[in-house]
Amino acid sequence: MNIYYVTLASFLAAILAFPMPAQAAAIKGKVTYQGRRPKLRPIKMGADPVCLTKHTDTVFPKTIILGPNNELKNVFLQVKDGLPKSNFPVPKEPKVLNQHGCIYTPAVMGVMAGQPLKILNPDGTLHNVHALPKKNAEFNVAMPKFRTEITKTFDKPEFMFEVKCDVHPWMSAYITVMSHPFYTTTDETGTYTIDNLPPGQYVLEAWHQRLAPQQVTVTLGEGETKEVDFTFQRPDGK
Ligand SMILES: [Cu+2]
Repeated sequence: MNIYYVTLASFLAAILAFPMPAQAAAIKGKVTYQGRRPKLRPIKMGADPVCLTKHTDTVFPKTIILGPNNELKNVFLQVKDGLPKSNFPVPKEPKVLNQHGCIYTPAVMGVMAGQPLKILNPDGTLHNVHALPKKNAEFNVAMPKFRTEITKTFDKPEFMFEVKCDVHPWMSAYITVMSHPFYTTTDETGTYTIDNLPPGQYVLEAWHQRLAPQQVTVTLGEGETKEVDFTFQRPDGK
């Protein structure tokens, strides 16, 4: 065996022993709304003067929030199907749901099963956090003004359930408990990115609390980034 074959053989052995990790892929895009802009009624916070003092501007419900060019905020995007079976690591870093100004922020969010969810009350008034999941345990926790923080976890993956405040009827948020980290929510620019994906064929779902959900199949090669935009239509006659 000459030196060439010896070198080649050891090179191949090295590749087999240490395969290159597949380069992560990504999906990104923009979500917009098409149709007449909805007229939202301002929230009346008069029942709790403390809530009123937190705002100088009129507050509108966070149902359909549009940017200047109909960019749609609070659309939840997730890989719905196609991921390899795996126990994805659960982040120790908590997700945060804030009640500042008697409004939940974010209004739509995800958290992984087992990941801590920190719920904050910086308002100096009573909130009552009432989570209404079906697969996970329901909870109903009073947060008087001195109770500024609680932490909760959800054990099981569960799609969108509501969190309400029993003191302030306008307070509403939606939470999804995920089994994997490939999800996100659009910001005020309507944009999103889901990255660090292994190559594969995925069903990507976009969900909005008031508009019909949409699914798209996306095939990603190694290290590939694909742009997938969504347009949500206003339902006829509404
Ligand atoms: Cu409240």
